[in-house]
Amino acid sequence: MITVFGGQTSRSIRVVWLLEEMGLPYRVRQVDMLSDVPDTEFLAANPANYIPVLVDGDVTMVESIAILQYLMGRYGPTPLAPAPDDPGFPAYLQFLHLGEAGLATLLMTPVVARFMAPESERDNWSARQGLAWAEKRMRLVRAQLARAPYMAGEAFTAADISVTYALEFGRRQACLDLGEAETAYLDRTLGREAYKRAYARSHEGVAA
Ligand SMILES: N[C@@H](CCC(=O)N[C@@H](CS)C(=O)NCC(=O)O)C(=O)O
Repeated sequence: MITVFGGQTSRSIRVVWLLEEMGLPYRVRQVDMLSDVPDTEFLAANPANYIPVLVDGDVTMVESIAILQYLMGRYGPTPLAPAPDDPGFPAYLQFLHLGEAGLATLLMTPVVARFMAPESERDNWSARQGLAWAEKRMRLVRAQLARAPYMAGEAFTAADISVTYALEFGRRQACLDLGEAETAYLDRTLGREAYKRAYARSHEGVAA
C-alpha cells in the first residue's frame, strides 16, 4: 500500500490528487509540522523533516514533483504524462517543474516570513524579492492560458496539478493576485472530482 506522509493543504495534496486521478490505492499519514513532539516514524522516512514523503514498498521519496514523475512512470502510462512525441510534451515538462521551482518555492519565503519571522523581520528584502520573482514567472502561466485551457495544451496533465497547487497556495495566502484567466483555470482544475476526493482524504481525521 502506498503511504503519503503529509496531509491537509500541504504539497502532499499534489501526490494525493495524482493518486486519485490514476485510481491507485493509498493511505494518507497526517504529519503535524507544528508539533513539538518528534514524529519518529515520519523522521525515519525523511530525516530532513519536510513533507510530502512517499513510501511505496521499498521506495521512500521526497520532492512532490519527483514523486509525481515516479508514480506516473511506475504505474503509467497515463494521459497525465504526455509521451515525448506528443506536441504538448515540452510545455508539460516546463510547467510541471515551474509549478514548484518557479512558483511555490519562491512563494515560501514571503508566506512563511509573515507567520514565523520576528515582527521586525517580516517585511524583508528576500521575502519581497521572492514574491517579485514569482509574479514575474506568472507571466508564463498567463501567456499559456491565453493560448490553451491547460498547461500542456488542450488536456489536463500533471503539470496542472503542479501549477494549480502553487496558484491556490498564493491565493490562499493572499500574496498572489490572480486575474480572470487564472481564476477560471483554478475553477476548472479544482472542480475536478479527483481533486475533491483528494482534498477530503487529505483532511480525514483532522479536527476542523
Ligand atoms: N520542493 C519540496 C518542498 C517541500 C516543502 O517545502 N514542504 C513544506 C510543506 S508544503 C514543508 O514541509 N516545510 C517545512 C520545512 O521545509 O521545514 C516539494 O515540492 O516537495
